[in-house]
Amino acid sequence: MSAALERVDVSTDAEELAAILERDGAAIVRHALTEEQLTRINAEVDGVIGATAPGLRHPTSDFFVEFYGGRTIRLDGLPGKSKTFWEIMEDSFMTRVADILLLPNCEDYLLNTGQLIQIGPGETAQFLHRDEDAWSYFKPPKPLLEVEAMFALTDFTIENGCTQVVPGSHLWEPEREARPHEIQRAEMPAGSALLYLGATVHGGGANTTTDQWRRGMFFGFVVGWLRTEEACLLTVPMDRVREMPTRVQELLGYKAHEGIGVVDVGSPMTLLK
Ligand SMILES: O=C(O)CCC(=O)C(=O)O
Ligand SMILES: [Fe+2]
Repeated sequence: MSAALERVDVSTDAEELAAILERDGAAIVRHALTEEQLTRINAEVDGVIGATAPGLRHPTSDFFVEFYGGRTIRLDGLPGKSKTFWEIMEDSFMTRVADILLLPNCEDYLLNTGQLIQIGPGETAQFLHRDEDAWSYFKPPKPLLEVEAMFALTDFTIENGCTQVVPGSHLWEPEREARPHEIQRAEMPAGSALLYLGATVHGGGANTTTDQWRRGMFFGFVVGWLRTEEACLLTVPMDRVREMPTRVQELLGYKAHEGIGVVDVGSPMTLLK
């Protein structure tokens, strides 16, 4: 029996959301963005997406050229491009769930990446994976490292490449692969989000349309002692960081995690003063 993908409203109590995630590894959160936030974010990123070609500009290996997709536009550094993104970083269902699920494993968490993933017509399905495999040197058993979400900034449909996800797979042995009937599709209207754990099997879907771009916003928090996937301290210009609320600065890495991530063996905040 394959597990269903539960759908809940963003007003769901954070403890309940965290419990669903611990049980299923994934859930769709309706109204994750208000109509107004959705309109604002899209307006903030339209220009920069329009000026960006699909595919990788500086690949580190052939593996990533394939993994990230030749017909997909990817843009990171979102905190430097969207003020609305700060709101989600500062206070949202993501922070409330991360407080519950990540804080037992760290003093504080960090933004792992803020990335637009706009899947274009003709893109093939990404292979199914667990994002926590980015830290491949970690051998099980490992603690929970990552809580993440794919926000739909346009409607996500089967045809335009909505995310594939395998509920329950966060509890599997690492070698176990998903069988076709276990894979669910995160069909959802713009403004909803697929919330999932770093250990949950998932991947971008194929875009079989000839004229639709599926725009998603990928947002994740990781335990604060881990090296983040995106070099957030470098992708967001420091002048922009100076304009941000303190909590957003902290989540980008301007806060030491005990003795890790220090500047002059003290707080990195000193660089922003
Ligand atoms: O685009 C998607 O729906 C998922 C992308 C993804 O899983 C990834 O790039 O790690
Ligand atoms: Fe992924």
